[in-house]
Amino acid sequence: MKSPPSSVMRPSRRRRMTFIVAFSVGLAGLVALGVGAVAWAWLGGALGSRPPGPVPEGMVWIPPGKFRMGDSQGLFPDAEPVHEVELDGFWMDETEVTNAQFARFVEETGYVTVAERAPDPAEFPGAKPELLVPGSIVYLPPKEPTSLDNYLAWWRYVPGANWRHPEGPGSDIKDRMDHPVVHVCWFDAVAYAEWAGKRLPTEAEWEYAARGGLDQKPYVWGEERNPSGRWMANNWQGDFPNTNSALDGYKTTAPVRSFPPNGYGLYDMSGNVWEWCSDWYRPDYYRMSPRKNPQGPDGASSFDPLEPGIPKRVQRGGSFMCADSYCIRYMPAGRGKGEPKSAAWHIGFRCVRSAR
Ligand SMILES: [Ca+2]
Repeated sequence: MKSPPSSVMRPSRRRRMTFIVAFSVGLAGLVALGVGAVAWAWLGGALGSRPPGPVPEGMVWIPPGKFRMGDSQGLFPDAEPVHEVELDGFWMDETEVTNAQFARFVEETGYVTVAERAPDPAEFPGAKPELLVPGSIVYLPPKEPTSLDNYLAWWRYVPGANWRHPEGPGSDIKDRMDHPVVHVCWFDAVAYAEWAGKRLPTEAEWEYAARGGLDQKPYVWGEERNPSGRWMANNWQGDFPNTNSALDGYKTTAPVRSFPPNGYGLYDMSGNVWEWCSDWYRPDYYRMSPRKNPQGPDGASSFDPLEPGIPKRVQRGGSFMCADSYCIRYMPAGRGKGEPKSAAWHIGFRCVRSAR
């Protein structure tokens, strides 16, 4: 039996066909809308994460976004609670500021670092005159095995120690021009940043950048300390502070870019040298931090329970002195702090630049 021509299709069949056609058209429309929405979202995300202009030399673009800041593993009480932070995009130095870069700044400006100036006796009432000479804090191996709570056994104020002479007179940086500059205090770092047309990162910017797009991973490169048996950062192996076995290849600073970059293409966001941030430090700041572009507490409220009465600025990233038995603050959640005029053998910095 032949099918009837469409013109004579039974009313019930015609309705069914109409419904199928309408349904197909509707579905196609929805799919088109969905694809459009995805494309729009992707385009928006891509545009948001796209650098806003030419890439400044030696910097990488850190796209705007949100992340979970702080420590969720119970390792750092001053990095709790974990809280969401939203940041504008910014440029960040790919590496820590090197001796070569700092030397250019000094050559052009004649800048003299704080460690190269004699301390003001008024700021250190009662200090021995022999200590009121230019110098900085240097690690010296303890003469005998020492406990971890006796830090004076390995830190010394060394007259003549400064960025040009990291271990004091007799040492130099001739073979370390591509290493991070050290013995710079917070004011030195700010002076350099202003000269370079940059600024120090906020603590939130620093941690966001250090995590490299990963969420709450213990290390800036991921989950494991030594993936495939590889050392991923310059810190300390061995019996701190007595022996430094340097399994990672470096006893002190390493040339920048010696270890793999993180997800944003930044080097040494873990270890090598501590990096100054713009924020003042206080241990409970995360309980009150604003969600968007936090700038840290005000200076008058800066507080370090270990040294009450001495306002401090934040340092991040740990250093080549970080041993797992003593200091795991080379992890991205770990926070450090320092008196703004104080420099040391393992403290440097890197800069950022706002997008506009
Ligand atoms: Ca090392």
